[in-house]
Amino acid sequence: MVVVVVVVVVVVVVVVVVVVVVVVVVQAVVVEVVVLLLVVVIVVVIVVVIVVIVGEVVVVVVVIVVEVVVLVQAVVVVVVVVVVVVVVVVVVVAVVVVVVLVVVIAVEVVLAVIVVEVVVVVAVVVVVVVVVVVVITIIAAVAVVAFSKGMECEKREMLLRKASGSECQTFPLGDPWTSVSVMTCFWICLSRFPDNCQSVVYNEDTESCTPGSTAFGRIETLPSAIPEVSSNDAIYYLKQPIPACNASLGFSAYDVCGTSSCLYLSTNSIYYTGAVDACAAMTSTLFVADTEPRFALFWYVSLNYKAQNTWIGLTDRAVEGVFMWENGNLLSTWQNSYIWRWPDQPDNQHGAEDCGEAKHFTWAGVFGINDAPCSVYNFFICEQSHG
Ligand SMILES: [Ca+2]
Ligand SMILES: [Ca+2]
Repeated sequence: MVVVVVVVVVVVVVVVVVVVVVVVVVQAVVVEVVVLLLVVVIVVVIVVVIVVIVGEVVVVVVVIVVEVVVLVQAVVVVVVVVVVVVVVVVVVVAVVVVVVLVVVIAVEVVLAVIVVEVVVVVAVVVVVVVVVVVVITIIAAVAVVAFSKGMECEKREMLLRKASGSECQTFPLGDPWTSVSVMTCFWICLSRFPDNCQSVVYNEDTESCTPGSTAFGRIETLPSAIPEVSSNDAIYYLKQPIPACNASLGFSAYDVCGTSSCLYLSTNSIYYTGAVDACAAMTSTLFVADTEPRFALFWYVSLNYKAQNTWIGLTDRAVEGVFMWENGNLLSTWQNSYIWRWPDQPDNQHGAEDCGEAKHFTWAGVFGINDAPCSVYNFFICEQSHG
């Protein structure tokens, strides 16, 4: 930007010198020289001011875009407002310049100034117009870049949230590296794992940065998750958009570590198939927890909002020992390794336990689900269907 300012100033000064020489040699009329000098000085000042203002704005916008756009969605609004203000200022200044020049031309014409001077003034006007066009073009380019970044920002619904290892965890996508800030840490994570990076684990003291997948609420039986509860590392995860919930049927949005859903928490208890039917009657399904984020969401909500024995949409009613979610997915070997209360569930006690439950009331403070008789009465959570 400094180079641009210098070039513009040099060009204008050269024009001034040429004008002065021509006028002095050809006319040698002091008054006219003074008028021209005055016009040129005004133009130079205005151009320099414009260029300096735009330079500052460009610097500010670039800094904002580079350092903040990932974190703050509102930056789009800020950038757009700044750009609009600058454009308005430039247009106003340009109009003032043109008006001044038109007045000068009119005065000179009235005073019967020779054609050469008119040409010179016209040349000055052209220079000013060119400068203004260049300035507006630069602003437009910056605006486009900022806006595209903003769109990308909105597209990703980016908003980093900080949490401790006892609140949220994730799985590492790769080996850690060193980053000077969590911002840089996340940018690099996004560039290396554009499809999977949803979180980072970062330590402000050691500047250690570990790329992470989707964050989820703490699952006590998952030793491979990071950060460890005792660690000083923090996890930063991408906040996801909250879905629209059918409030008239009693559904509300719940969010745990960036995973959110529209849930209905029953106010009554009922046997398993009664819960399945109750959810179906509200165009919803008994909650299926077939991923880490979903299981963590179920556990957190059922524990912290009810703390009652609660059905989860998982049974081995069809084939004993083969557990299946209500959406038809089989319980994976991996999930089978951590969702049950350790070490004795599921035990199919008395040969009559086929339905999954979180036993928050009876087994307070104990992590992991249990297989129970499907005929017992439990509370339940329905998930609103989407799409
Ligand atoms: Ca069973
Ligand atoms: Ca059991």
